[in-house]
Amino acid sequence: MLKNKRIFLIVFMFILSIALVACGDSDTDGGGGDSSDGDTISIKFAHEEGQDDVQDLYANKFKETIEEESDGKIEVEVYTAGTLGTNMDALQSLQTGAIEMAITSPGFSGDVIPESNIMSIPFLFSDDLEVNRKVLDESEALYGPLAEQYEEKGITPFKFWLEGFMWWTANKEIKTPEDMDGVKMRTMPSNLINKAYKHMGASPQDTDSGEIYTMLQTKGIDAQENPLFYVYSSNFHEVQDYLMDSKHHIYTTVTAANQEFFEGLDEEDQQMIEDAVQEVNDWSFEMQEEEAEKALEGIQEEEIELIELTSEEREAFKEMSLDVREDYKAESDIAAEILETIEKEIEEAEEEVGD
Ligand code: 6CS
Repeated sequence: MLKNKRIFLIVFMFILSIALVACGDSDTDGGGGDSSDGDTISIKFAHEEGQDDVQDLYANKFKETIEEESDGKIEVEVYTAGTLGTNMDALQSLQTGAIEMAITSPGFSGDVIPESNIMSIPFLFSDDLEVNRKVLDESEALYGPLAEQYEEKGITPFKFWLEGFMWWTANKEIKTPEDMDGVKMRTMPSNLINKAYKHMGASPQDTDSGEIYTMLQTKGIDAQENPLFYVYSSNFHEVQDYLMDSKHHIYTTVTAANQEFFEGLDEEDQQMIEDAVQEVNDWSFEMQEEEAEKALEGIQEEEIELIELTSEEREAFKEMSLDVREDYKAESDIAAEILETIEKEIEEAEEEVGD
């Protein structure tokens, strides 16, 4: 009996030591996340939205694509909003390497990478999504000076992309700057977005995405801006009376990696990841259009009233928002260069796509 106990103890101690060695290994990995054990590359991929939202469809399409193209050598675990803390936490985790990849929006990176606020300037991009698609895919301003600012913060940006036009929802009709006067408008936690709404006469309130519904319901805020799919999937139509076809902006974001992780990979794996991001980026344009159509259909079955703004009415808001471009340029010389270049690129793309 004693003999059996001794054998059991020896075997048990042996298994425990194996396990500890294995755990010990992952803790000491330089990038913080375990990204390669010689055969498999593991990627924790965080995004800012819920299940089946545009970013979730994108992240899972990326998972499917890269796992297939790498024959399983690269494995991806997708994390929806809130599973790894707030969207700001996810950005920080991307910088430290606690996660390997993420979709992170300028609404959350604007205060960390001020030049990324270029994406938060209302009425800067075209009313034609095809034009914006081209600029976001090819812009020298974005993939030159702006990308360098991300790299300085330990992030490798792959591709900027769009999730659709921004619409206003509110508990009152908003068609003129007078209507916007003093409106408690929910914004993402970005100084520049905050300034833009102050220029438009509103009283901006930056609120974490998870709190918007309750704040609207309890009248802590009066209004918010988001693409249609997000309005619908977050049920904002249940707590708002009006949906304004403002198209005052497009929701843009970037797919990125932790720089140390990505630069630690061999060229072949780097290329596979970049190719997969490009493939999914191209696919995402039609996907976000379909999601917007589906959402508009669903929303129109609800009580909320759809308000169309005329081009004159939109122009009045555009006029009021122009000062925010000066605020952006004041951020840095690089910011001024980025704005100047992208304004030209949008104009040229409008001529090209418009032909
Ligand atoms: O408004 C927000 O905070 C959220 N909107 C979108 C479209 N994506 C994520 C973000 O957190």
